[in-house]
Amino acid sequence: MKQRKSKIRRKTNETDVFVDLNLDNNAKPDISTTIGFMDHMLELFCAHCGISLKIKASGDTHIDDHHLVEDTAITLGLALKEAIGDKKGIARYGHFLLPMDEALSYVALDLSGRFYLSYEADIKFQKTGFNYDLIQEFFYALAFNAGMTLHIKMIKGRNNHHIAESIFKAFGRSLKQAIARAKGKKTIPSTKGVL
Ligand SMILES: [Mn+2]
Repeated sequence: MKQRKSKIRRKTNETDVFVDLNLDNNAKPDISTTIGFMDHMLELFCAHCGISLKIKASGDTHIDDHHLVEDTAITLGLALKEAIGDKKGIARYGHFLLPMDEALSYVALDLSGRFYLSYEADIKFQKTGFNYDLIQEFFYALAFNAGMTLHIKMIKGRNNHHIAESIFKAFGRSLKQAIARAKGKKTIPSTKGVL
C-alpha cells in the first residue's frame, strides 16, 4: 500500500515552519520549534500516534510564543490533511481516555472534513514558563486546518505539565485509531460516500 506522506513549508513575516510527515512509518520524532515545552509535547504526540514527524520551526518568540505555536499547528494541520488524503479504508473516528499520574483527559475526534473544537481544560495560570493558554490555540489551528472535529476534555488534574501531557498523548492515541487502515478496505467511511 502506498505510504501516506506530506511535506509542507509555511513561511510568513512572523514564522518559518517546515513539517515532514509520514503516517505509515514510525521513526524517532525529530522536532525543533525553539520552544522546549512544545518540542516535548509534539514528541509525545508523535510517539503515541505511531507516525514519523519532523518539524523545524522558528519565529518571533521575542514577542511571545503565540505566533510560533499557532503557525506550527496550522502547518501540522495542513500536512495531516494532505497526508490523510481521500480517507479510503480508514477508521475515521478515534477516542482515548488517558491518565498521566493525577491528571486524566479524554479526547474524541472525527476526521469528518468539518472543523469543530470543544476544549475544556481547567489549566491554572502560572507566572513563569510556558503559557498553557496556548494549548487551546494550538488545537484550534490544528483541527481547523486538518478539517477535524475535535473534543478535548480534562477530567481531572492538578499539575499543568501533567494535564498537558495527558491531552497531547490522548490526542496522539485518538488520531492513531482514526488514521488506521483496515486491511483490504477501500471504501470511504461515510454513508455520503465523501468526507
Ligand atoms: Mn513531561
